[in-house]
Amino acid sequence: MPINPSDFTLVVHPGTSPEPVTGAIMTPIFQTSTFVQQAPGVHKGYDYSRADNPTREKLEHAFALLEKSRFGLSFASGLAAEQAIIQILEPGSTILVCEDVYGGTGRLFRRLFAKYGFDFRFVDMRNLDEIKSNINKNKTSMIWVETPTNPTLRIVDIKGVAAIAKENNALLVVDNTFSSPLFQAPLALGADIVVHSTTKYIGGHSDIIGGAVMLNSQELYEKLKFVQFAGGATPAPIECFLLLRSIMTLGVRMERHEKNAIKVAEFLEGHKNVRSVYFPGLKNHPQHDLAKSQMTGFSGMVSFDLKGDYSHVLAFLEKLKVFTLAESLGGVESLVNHPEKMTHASVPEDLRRKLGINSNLLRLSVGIESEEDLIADLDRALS
Ligand code: P1T
Repeated sequence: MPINPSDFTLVVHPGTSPEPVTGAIMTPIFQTSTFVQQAPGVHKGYDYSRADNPTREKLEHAFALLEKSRFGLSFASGLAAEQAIIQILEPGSTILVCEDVYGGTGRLFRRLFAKYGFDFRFVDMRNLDEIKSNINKNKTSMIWVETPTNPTLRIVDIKGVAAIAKENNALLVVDNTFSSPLFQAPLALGADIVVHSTTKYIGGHSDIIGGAVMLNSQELYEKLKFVQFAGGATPAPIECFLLLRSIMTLGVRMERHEKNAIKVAEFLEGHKNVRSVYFPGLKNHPQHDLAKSQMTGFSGMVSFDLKGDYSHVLAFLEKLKVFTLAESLGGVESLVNHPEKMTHASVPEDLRRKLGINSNLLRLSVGIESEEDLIADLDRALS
């Protein structure tokens, strides 16, 4: 499906302008921790890089452009961004969480924040009635959605959840990492806050760890800005520079990721050694119509169950040459991940079973290589 044509232009001009002193076309890396002051408190708008840094400022402006939001904030990782969002809530708050979030998100909530009295309730958000029956108007302060989900590629109806959130005075957060801002716009669908692991598609080259938060509310922005400044989980200037550079190619990369992923999913669907394929772009994905209604493209993530037992999985992984076995996703190179033993090992076992994260499940981050080479690689390993 198409990316909005104007977004190809937007990403190449992510709000940056030539540097005024030298005319450098690219935003310089202001690799400095501190800034000179003419008198105490008198300076050119920057005093200390944890508070503000010119390279980071440009990046945060670019983040806001990407999600068409009023504000953007950057963090040292996707999880640092998520942590900041929880930290704007009162201790003891109740939060409804989509049950199949990234394993690290679940770990952050269950093992770190639960210690501080937060009450996280994990529910199947494909079913809006489950959200309604678990929400408490006086207690639930936030609903946390990931869509498509990692690794089973389920879809959550953002508009539907936004209506429930509004009715109950709860904030709606959407982790938009799997779609990238070019294939899904949660704020336009009613979300209050969007979060990204910029380590993935926005970074796109598997060379940085980062996070982003985008939102429209001034009040929430100020709270998050305070957490960012007081907590200090900010990215280094060089990482801000690398992200600004990556954003310029986000359009062409996402178009190609999606094109290759569709081909890979169709190939896997027809293979005799594959039991099931999870990709929202396939017509027989149970939520294909919902995906089509809220996404402008299906992105580049494909999961599937291999037939056979774990020894077949190991043999398959060993034979792959183009796909590399590694955690993470969204880079230009194709990766394969075994969620049960890798990214989702921290998910409680009963929940893993319920979600279908078993030893036969594999997750592909389909890169931008040639489609023929990707399919030939899978074909060789599958046979
Ligand atoms: O790794 P980090 O930048 O902290 O981002 C965490 C994160 C948040 N949200 C989603 C949807 C994610 O997929 C991730 C990180 N995921 C992986 C490392 C992975 O391989 O799935």
